[in-house]
Amino acid sequence: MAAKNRQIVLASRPQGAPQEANFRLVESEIPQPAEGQFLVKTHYLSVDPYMRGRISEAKSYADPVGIGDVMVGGTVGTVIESRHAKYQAGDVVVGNGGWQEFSLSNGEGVYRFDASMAPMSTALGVLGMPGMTAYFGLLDIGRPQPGETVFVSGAAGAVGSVVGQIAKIHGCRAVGSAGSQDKVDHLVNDLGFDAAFNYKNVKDYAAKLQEVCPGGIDVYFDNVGGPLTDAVFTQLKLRGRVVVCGQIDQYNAEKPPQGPRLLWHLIVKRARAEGFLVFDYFSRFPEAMCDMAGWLQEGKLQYRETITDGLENAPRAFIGLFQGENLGKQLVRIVKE
Ligand code: NAP
Ligand code: FER
Repeated sequence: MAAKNRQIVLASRPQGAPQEANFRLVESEIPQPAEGQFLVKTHYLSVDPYMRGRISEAKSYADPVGIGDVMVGGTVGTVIESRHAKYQAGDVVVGNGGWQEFSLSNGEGVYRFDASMAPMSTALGVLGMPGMTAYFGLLDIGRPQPGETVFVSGAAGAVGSVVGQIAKIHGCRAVGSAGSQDKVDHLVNDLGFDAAFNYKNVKDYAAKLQEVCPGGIDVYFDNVGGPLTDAVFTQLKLRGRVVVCGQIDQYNAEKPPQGPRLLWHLIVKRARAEGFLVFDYFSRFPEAMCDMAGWLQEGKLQYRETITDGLENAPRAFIGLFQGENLGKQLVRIVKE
């Protein structure tokens, strides 16, 4: 066992886009579990767009990460010592260990991962929080029907790539946008999207959407927000549904956007726009995981992971999310299997 725990703490709050200087690597003693606790060695940690919100001042569903606190985040790893009735050394567990190599847990928000089902890394991606977001956001909020057109922004990322594939599994036409030609090719050639475009090369989003979704859009799964979303509103079909999942285009904005106000389109199309949080579905994760693991085994669901090695590179991996450096799920690997 390594003699020390290494941790990434928040050094300062970013103004605009996060920078590496907003984070600091520190070392501390490896903690000992008290009665009712267990110690986990992290194998992979997740970096996610929502963390941008957690390092800003504003309180939301959770308190912000304090200056000097270990960065929060999902982790998968193995229990190495336990004084908890439900967990034993050797168990593979998913939890919120944060950006550190070892973490203590009392079992809250933790669940066991069956590592014979799929590689451990998938517990943070396609079979983890992002996969669950795609599943419940699309099926529960978007309610796609066979033959409908589903358009997803941020389509080559962890959530978006799964949304398009579940849309296909449900007999829909899947169309996506992403930030490079390689990503667009991947969506169409590897993941089975019917069409995709590179939003960075498009000036007139509404015209592009008309070209790739000629009859209009039944379900819009929005990961991005901003001007692309404004354009989608103009292309909704009668009784269209907008699944408001993420607004990454806005996360580093220093002032709230003064949007074009396009809600008129919701009236005309009798359409619905609804936000959701994946955490509200925690109790239903097992049913989704069962479907998703089945689709993985049947080859109906593909996934990609972008893996960055070393805890010290977690800030860089996180910053890369806002620059589109990842294809599929961005992970940080602590232990090479
Ligand atoms: P991700 O898509 O794997 O990574 C972020 C991607 O966003 C990047 O790869 C980049 O790809 C794209 N991006 C960055 N800046 C952008 C911009 N200004 N305009 C357009 N695209 C931009 O991340 P994820 O974990 O799957 O999350 C996707 C979205 O879902 C995020 O908005 C996140 O906040 C949201 N989310 C919501 C919930 C919920 O419960 N509501 C849960 C999980 C995630 P490009 O190369 O395409 O630009
Ligand atoms: C996300 C964006 C926002 C996300 C969660 C939130 C889990 C929650 C925000 C809030 O409650 O303020 O990508 O992913």
